Amino acid sequence: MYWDKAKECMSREDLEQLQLERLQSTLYRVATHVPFYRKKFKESGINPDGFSALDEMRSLPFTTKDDLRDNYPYGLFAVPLRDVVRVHASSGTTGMATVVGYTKNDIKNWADMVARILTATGVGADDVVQIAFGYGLFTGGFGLHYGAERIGASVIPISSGNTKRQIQILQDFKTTTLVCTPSYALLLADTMMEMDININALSLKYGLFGGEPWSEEMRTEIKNKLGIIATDNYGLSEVMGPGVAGECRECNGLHINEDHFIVEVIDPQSLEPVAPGELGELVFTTITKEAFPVIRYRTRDLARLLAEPCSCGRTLRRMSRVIGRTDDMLIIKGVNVYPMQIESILFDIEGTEPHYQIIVEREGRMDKVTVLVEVVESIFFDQMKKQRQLMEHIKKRLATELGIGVDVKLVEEKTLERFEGKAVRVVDRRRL
Ligand code: DLL
Repeated sequence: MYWDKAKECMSREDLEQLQLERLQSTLYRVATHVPFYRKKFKESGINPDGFSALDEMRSLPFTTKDDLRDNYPYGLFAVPLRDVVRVHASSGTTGMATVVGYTKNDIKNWADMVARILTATGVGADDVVQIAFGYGLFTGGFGLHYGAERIGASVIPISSGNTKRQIQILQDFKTTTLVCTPSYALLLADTMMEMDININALSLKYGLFGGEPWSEEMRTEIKNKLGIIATDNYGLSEVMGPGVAGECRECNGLHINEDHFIVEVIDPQSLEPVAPGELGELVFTTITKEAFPVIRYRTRDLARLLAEPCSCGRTLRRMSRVIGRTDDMLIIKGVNVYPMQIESILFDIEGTEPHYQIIVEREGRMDKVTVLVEVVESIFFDQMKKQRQLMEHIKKRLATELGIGVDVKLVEEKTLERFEGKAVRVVDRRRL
């Protein structure tokens, strides 16, 4: 099932031609209307009218989150405010918010892109879509909302939080599609199990999860607990919001909406493109956005591009799941470690619960990492011997697969904090 087959299944040649034309008009637009880009192009000796091939893009300067902050709030808008019909902002965990805007046309395109992703999961006009992302400055709620309305689904704009009410609505309103972060999906599933709710009696068929990194093991856990098809969708407010990329039913990588964005993958140190299929930082250039175009925006998100065609028939290139952010990366004794690697290992070990927290502290000059893992009740209250065995087993797996030693502490079920939005997995006390 496609939402826009002509675009989603375009030949590479046609797509690249379209991308080039759209890139040319975007460069013209930003050079004309955004002093920041005009200045940057001038400094780098770039003639925005002189682009005749896509790979010439590499001469363009990157844009970073700091550039967005420096131009707070509206400095990078390419249209007057009277043409802006919506403003969102992303707070992030550090510093000043970044503000993004949309014209009427941007909102239409955005809804279409989200419609593609919902359709690719199997969601259609007969579905009842419960959107448990926050509505507000965060792009999650409204972004998914407009896409779901576009396909004609019945949308329940419940927003985030209030788990008991979410569950009641899930039952009473016969929700078929749940949209939220993967960690919240798990919290809903666990709460329903505690409440002795028969999951099989629900109407739930699909779940579209995103907004934060999650592992394949977590997908399996969600699928098993909720009995649904669970797809990953990715996006970021600076580029648009949800709908930048999303999985089809193959559940094997996220199709990027390449007719709206040009993607590159770079080495975050050298800033050069990585070899095809290698892991690197995603960089996006928007090529249809009117209010807030971005040129070579460094996302800090790490993923790889998948070269093989997808059996769903879509030709839009796929990216792997995002394994983490360059700024989430922990450097422990010189080794780069991502929380997602730890998650994958923990989920694979029997006796642990899918809830964990990574504490980073500094002892003298050395970083010390402690992984807190919830364990099933039977083990927690079991003899010390069993607990110790499990702890040693986890330590060993982490040491072999990460290449570093970390401390492991087993904690009782439900002791770690639960999140209604994006989960916070790392507590870095070095910065406090
Ligand atoms: O999180 C947009 C979104 C909302 C996407 C709902 C999907 C669903 P921001 O708040 O600006 O926007 O945060 C963007 O979240 O750079 C990634 O680090 C992370 N992220 C988003 N989706 C995924 C995902 C929204 N599927 C930041 N997998 C991005 C991993 C994700 N990380």
